[in-house]
Amino acid sequence: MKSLGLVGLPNAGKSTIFNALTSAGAKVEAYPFCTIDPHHGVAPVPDPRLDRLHSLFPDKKKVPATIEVVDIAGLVKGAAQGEGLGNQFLSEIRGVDAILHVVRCFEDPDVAHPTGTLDVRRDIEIVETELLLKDLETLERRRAHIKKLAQTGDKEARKELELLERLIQAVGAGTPIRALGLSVDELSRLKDLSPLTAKPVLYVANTGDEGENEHSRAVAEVARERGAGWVVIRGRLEAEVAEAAEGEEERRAFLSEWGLAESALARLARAAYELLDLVTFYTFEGPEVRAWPVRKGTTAPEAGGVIHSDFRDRFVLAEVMDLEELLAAGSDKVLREQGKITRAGRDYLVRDGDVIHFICA
Ligand SMILES: Nc1nc2c(ncn2[C@@H]2O[C@H](COP(=O)(O)OP(=O)(O)O)[C@@H](O)[C@H]2O)c(=O)[nH]1
Ligand SMILES: [Mg+2]
Repeated sequence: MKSLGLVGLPNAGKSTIFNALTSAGAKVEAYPFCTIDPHHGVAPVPDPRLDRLHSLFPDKKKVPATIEVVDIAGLVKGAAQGEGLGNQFLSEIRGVDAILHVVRCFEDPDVAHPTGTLDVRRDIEIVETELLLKDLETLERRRAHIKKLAQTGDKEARKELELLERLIQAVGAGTPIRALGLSVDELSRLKDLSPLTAKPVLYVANTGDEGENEHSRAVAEVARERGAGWVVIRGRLEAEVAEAAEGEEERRAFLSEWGLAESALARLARAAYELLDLVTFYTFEGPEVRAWPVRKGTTAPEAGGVIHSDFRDRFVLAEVMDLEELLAAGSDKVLREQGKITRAGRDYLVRDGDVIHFICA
């Protein structure tokens, strides 16, 4: 399960959005998706395609993909040097797959702003600077360690030292590691260090009940400059709707009264999937109709391995159906009669929207 970490200045609305995402999930699905503890929650990924597929198999249980959301408190100006909760936020960020950078875009005299005024560009920079400083510290510490090894002539150490020098220079100049276009090999060298600015980031503009405003437009501009994505969320409104609505239908009705076609959870999950390069395939084995997210470029046996190691280790072939064609046919039986089930081998790359039946020895 992929995890998303909510990061941002105090009073940006992180906990509010955390509640919107996790309690929406808890109410929508029948089983207890919920907050694991006050800062870690699991939400089902809203997926209209799964709903439609499920309509072909109404007697089976619908099992959506899940996403973990982490509410990471404590990032304040100077946190990298130990201000506020100091370094506590660090290990939390290291553990997530992507960062949701929550930026306060609502004016409210009753909610204090850490610097007194709303200036999203400056607010974003405060947060990003802390992450860069932390990475600089991590990289420099590693360099001190690896330098000795490199001096003994160790070839791998020299390679790493060269990479570290390059990163230290870039990060020191304010460039996040994710912007450096590192190779897969270079990234794998950094794996143990798990640098914060190497993680993909999505900007979340938290607006008041009216939605888009000049501040959220400024967030969009910053995101565009960075080549990053952004989502506008009316955090407090979404949290209130998620808590008030009993069930999916009522929630949709509440949201549409506010001119919202989709919940924050649906929009954020979609943006996060794109950010993490995920595609979704589906199965209807046994008693379940289920969605499975995998990285783009995943082969059929690797995808099978996500479900069960036998599907990978004893993979024979995968019967692949196109979800839209299956829905049009009305059943897999009819689809088979139409000759529209593809037999895919080991090298087949799973596509978004594939419905797969694995056959193993
Ligand atoms: N007026 C207004 N207040 C909000 C909005 N979103 C959050 N808040 C309030 O701002 C305060 C801080 O929010 P919180 O989620 O705790 O921020 P965090 O410190 O980033 O976790 C709380 O009192 C929220 O109710 C919003 O869209 N409009
Ligand atoms: Mg909070």
